[in-house]
Amino acid sequence: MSQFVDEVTLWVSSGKGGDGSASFRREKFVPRGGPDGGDGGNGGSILLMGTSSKSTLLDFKHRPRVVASSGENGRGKKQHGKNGQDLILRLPLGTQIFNAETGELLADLVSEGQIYTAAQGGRGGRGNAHFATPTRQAPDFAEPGKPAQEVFLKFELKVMAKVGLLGFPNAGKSTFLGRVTRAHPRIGSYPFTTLYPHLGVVSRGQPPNNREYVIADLPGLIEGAHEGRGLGDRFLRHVERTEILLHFIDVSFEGPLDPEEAYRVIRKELELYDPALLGKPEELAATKIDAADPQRVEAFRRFCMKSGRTPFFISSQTGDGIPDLLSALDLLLEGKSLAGIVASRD
Ligand SMILES: Nc1nc2c(ncn2[C@@H]2O[C@H](COP(=O)(O)OP(=O)(O)OP(=O)(O)O)[C@@H](O)[C@H]2O)c(=O)[nH]1
Ligand SMILES: [Mg+2]
Repeated sequence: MSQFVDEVTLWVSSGKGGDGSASFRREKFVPRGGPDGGDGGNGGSILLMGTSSKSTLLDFKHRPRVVASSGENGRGKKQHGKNGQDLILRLPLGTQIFNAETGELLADLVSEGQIYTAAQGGRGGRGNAHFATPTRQAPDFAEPGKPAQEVFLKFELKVMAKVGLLGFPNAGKSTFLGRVTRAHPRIGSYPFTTLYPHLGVVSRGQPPNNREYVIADLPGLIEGAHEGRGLGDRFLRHVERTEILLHFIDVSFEGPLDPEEAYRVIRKELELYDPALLGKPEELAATKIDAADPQRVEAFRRFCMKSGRTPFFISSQTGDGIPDLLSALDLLLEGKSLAGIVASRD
């Protein structure tokens, strides 16, 4: 994915319905033939479909307008005009469709194959063959096609993930995602390696009791993200729908000096973005324990104990602590509490 786009506007228009035809039969030995005007074809509709095979709205960034074809007009000899073609626009799961002018939420594409009709094609008009009655045998009129519908839309992608990874740049979020899923996010020893959210699928258990869920690796946050510092906080829209927030705090010698302070900075940015995010279930994990600084580890543990949380300690390099963390996430996703659960490794 070369570029991640999570917000676009787009004009869409359906096709107009074709006009019905007003025509009369002309045959050699039938001097006054009856009406034989065919119906107009229906205009094409604009359909929006959710699909897991797309992960960005990039396709629509440079496409200001999408128009479906109109229905053809009906013709004599009761010939039906051809229908216009429906256009199906495939959008990533989690795309919300708004009316860009009124701000009204029109649809939320959350499941595979879900379809929303954004603009209905105009119906074709009926030809005069339909309008003959015993008292009006030669109607010389037909129905016009119905007009097209045009609407100005805004698409907003909010990824659908169960778990969202939060933390300072370099905390080890992408490395973890690469370890527990098949995703291959870029990993770097410098901040802001991750520039847009990455999703990965975690597979748990053995068939037939297995289950899968999606984890979102988000770009790192820093203090002042709400004012645009670093990569800003606009990616936080992608945790709006996650069930669980997983905070990563680097306890290696390179990590923040005070783990509690690091956690508070992230919480503050969440609050400034949307206070509702503070109410989501969350867990804390200390990362890079293979290279741990004992003082940072101790401070992290103390903070967790003080605030009544289970401290998780992981290394995405050695795999230490990851099974415990994943088991805890399983419990949380089943709606259970972690009360009394103690991670086995430190
Ligand atoms: N020793 C050790 N290093 C780790 C571990 N996990 C990640 N790292 C290193 O930490 C650095 C940052 O890792 P990333 O996974 O890219 O960090 P990130 O949180 O995704 O960073 P941003 O994308 O910039 O927000 C890389 O050099 C990783 O190799 C770990 O468990 N142990
Ligand atoms: Mg990253």
